[in-house]
Amino acid sequence: MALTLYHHPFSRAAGVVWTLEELGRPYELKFVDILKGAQKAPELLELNPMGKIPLLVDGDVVVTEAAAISLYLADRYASGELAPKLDDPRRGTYLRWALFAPSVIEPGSLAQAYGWQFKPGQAGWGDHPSMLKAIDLAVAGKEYLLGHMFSIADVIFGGTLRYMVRVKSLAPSPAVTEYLARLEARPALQRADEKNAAVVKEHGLG
Ligand SMILES: N[C@@H](CCC(=O)N[C@@H](CS)C(=O)NCC(=O)O)C(=O)O
Repeated sequence: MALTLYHHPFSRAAGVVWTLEELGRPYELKFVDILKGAQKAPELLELNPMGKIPLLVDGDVVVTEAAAISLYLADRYASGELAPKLDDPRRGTYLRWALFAPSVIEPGSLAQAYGWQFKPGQAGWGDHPSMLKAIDLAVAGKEYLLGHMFSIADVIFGGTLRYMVRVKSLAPSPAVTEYLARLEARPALQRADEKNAAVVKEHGLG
């Protein structure tokens, strides 16, 4: 059975397309016009009371939260290839940086870009200089987050960095620039960009 991703190219669902392309399994994109509020339709609210996308349907399984969708897909369909197996100690580093993206980089970059007032000791994303140091620690001197092994953590963490750099919410260090260049070279990322661009064109969003 094909995987179905509720999608809009100007959303976090665009990054999940990269995961699906890395996986190489058949999938279907269902366009949700978030600019017109289609994500709040009753049938979608039934699947995700948050009224947000991305949303993945895999048979009877419904997964929301972009990072969770990618982690689920890698564990279910590419364990040992795009995700370290459950008993592989690299799993610690894998999960560390995969979760760092939505819990620290996303809110931390937005906080910095929009000048949010908060106490770094209370906010889970902490202070900006520490976040930048942690990002450099993750990528400096390595091909990928797990060394020579590319994994879905790179899609989640690298995809978040790529987006934040693109919208100028994060200034990349030289190590981050080199890491992102390695990711740009991946054919699956290029295919995902093409798929997202095709949806932009099809729906006249450009
Ligand atoms: N925590 C969710 C955030 C999902 C989210 O905020 N999606 C946005 C698009 S990127 C959305 O659906 N916005 C429309 C709305 O909130 O009405 C995730 O990581 O996937």
